[in-house]
Amino acid sequence: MSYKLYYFDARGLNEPLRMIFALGGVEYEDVRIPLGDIPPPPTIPAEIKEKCTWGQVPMLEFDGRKICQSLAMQRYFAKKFNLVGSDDWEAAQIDEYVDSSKDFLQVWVPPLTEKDPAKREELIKETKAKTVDKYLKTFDKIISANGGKRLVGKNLSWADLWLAHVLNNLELVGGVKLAEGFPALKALCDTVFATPEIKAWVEKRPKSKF
Ligand SMILES: N[C@@H](CCC(=O)N[C@@H](CS)C(=O)NCC(=O)O)C(=O)O
Repeated sequence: MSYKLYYFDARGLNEPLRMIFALGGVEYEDVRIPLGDIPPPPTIPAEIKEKCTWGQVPMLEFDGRKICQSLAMQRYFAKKFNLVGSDDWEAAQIDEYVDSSKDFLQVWVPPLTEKDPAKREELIKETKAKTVDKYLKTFDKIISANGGKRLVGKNLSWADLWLAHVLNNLELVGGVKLAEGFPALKALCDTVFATPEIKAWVEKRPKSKF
């Protein structure tokens, strides 16, 4: 099978798929559209945009087919590589934590794309205050109640990948270290990034700004 994955030269919404591909040993062409200087928002070249069903990336082409929503493509491969829990209830909880991790990532877009240094610092402070209770404490409690290093069940899930990616990305993009002071969150991140296939991917992945 030949896979062609289109996204910006960024981790963003698409990095969990690259992590899932690393775990599943999937070879693919990683098409990275240059981001330019953000803001303004980046643009997708017309010849790619017109192929994207919703006019946005990520988009994955394979086997004469294409899929164009980040979570839909991630869930499709997460199922193939046993990252969706052991029954429908676990799969639903995993979906909930994936959606919440994506919300958590998106709350951080305005501060981390703000160019004015003083405004950026102010927005980072405000967003930190907003996210501590809503996301960090809540996720930390969920992981602790599940034994201390995973969100759901006994095995690694794509929700663990998402949450570890969001925390890692905030640190890489903005130097914002949120897992400190939350032992279960930290243990989850350490476990994800110590997984040999993920570790190898992170060591070789392109260094992008976002
Ligand atoms: N719901 C979509 C959102 C995709 C999305 O927001 N893509 C952005 C990049 S992260 C994009 O394509 N921006 C350029 C554009 O809208 O022209 C998904 O999860 O895949």
